[in-house]
Amino acid sequence: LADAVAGSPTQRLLVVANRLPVSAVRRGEDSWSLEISAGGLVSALLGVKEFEARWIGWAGVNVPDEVGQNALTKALAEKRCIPVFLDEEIVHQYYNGYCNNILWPLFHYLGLPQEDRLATTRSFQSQFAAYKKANQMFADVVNQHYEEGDVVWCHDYHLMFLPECLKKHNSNMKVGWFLHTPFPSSEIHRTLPSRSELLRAVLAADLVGFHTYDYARHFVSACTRILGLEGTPEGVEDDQGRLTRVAAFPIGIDSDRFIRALEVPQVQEHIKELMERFAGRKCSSVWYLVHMCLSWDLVMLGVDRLDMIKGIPQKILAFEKFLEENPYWRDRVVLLQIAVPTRTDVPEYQKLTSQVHEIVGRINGRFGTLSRVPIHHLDRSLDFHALCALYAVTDVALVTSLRDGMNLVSYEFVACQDEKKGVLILSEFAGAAQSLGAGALLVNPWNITEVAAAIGKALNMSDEEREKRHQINFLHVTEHTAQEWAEFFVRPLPGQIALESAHVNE
Ligand code: ADQ
Repeated sequence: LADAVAGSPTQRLLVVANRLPVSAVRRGEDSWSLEISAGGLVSALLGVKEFEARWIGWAGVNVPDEVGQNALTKALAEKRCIPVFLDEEIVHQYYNGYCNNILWPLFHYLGLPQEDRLATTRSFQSQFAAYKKANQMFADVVNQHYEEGDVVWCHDYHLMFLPECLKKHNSNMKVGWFLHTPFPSSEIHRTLPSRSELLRAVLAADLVGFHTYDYARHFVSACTRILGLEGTPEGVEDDQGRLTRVAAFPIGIDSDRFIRALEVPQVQEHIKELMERFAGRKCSSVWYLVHMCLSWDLVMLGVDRLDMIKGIPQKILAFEKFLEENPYWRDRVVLLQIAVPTRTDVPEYQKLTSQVHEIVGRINGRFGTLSRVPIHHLDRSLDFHALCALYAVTDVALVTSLRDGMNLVSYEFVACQDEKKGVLILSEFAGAAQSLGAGALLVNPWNITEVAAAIGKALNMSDEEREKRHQINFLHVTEHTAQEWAEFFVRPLPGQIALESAHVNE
């Protein structure tokens, strides 16, 4: 992170997100070890040299004692990170409750919790109160560290109240808010009991950004229909004529990081070994995986967090249908599905894990042989180099999200495919469909027959067509990077500079 301030920064930027981009592990009463977890946001801001960025967020651990808090604050300061300390009860109500049990499914069109409507309604009030309280706690930390002229960039559905909390304290503060998930149709947003309060809180920002034009349009519609406000070509105007600018800022990846990784000797060596199919050779578990895949003719890959929105069961069922209808391919193609478990303490997620295991077991029982199974499913995360090598040796990537704000996996796959020019099968409900749709095979993930047909098309595609499709997407991924995204969003904030990106007009 310290690299992000290289050069001669002219503008201080406070990036506020629920989680800091570091994992903290307590080693003693007053000692902590920190590891940077490089996500899309971190790599995006690493590339933005003209801003001096500081991060404000929760470190993901409960630190009840003052000694621990002081030590962690000091350790984080070296990484330009500032912690917000949340206790267990707040985390339970705000993070597990309102954020992940209510907003996350709702914004992905999965509706409000259904199990016990009465219990949900009662807990809804306390979770919403905790959500507001937590947002105020983030605001308090921002206010402590804010200096005149700073730009404050708030991130995601966890912090929809933050713009309002900040502006109430200091109306001159320049505040932007960006949503990483979809913003659903106003008809969906209308079902949320706190629909108006949330919209008003977000509108306190100067600039509101989304991955796609459609999400921005949905947001403007929600404001006009639910709040009765005026939608303008620039955004939304409130009762007093104050304008909140609303626009689409599609995120990208640090494509160079992926392309450079393919040149790393360790990765190169392993890709070469894979290509030569050193079957049976002893190697570390991760590399074994890649070797194993290469003993098949063609490799299909899925990389997702194990979340309902990623459509993993639908993907696997579509693969089953494909094998059912195409006996020729049964021992010629393998699907490797890497799924990092998330929220493992939540019953719905546990149910999803068992469901996926059950389907994979059934299909492998049905189409496997003594020496081969058609699906390799791993519940684990891969390190960066292993991920790049896998992307590079894959023939077809399958992204079948039921809804997804953008989906960075599709971008990462394209960045690593300049040799192989593999095919991307991409859900039309991922934001990425709007940017990579021209080169990908777009599918409705709910339509298993259609996805199975797309698998057949991808595996049989001519070299010429693969190359053509890949070039379109590779150009997009390498030109529209995470750095460009961050610059486009932050640049207009300090002044009243006109937006270059898509405007929203109903
Ligand atoms: P996510 O829902 O996490 O992000 P995505 O955009 O695909 O989804 O990013 C996932 C990241 O995690 C990728 O960088 C990927 O490489 C990594 N990852 C996933 N599985 C992995 C595995 N098994 N091993 C190692 N790494 C793995 C949210 C929104 C998205 C939006 C992003 C950014 O839900 O829609 O694109 O934020 O705004």
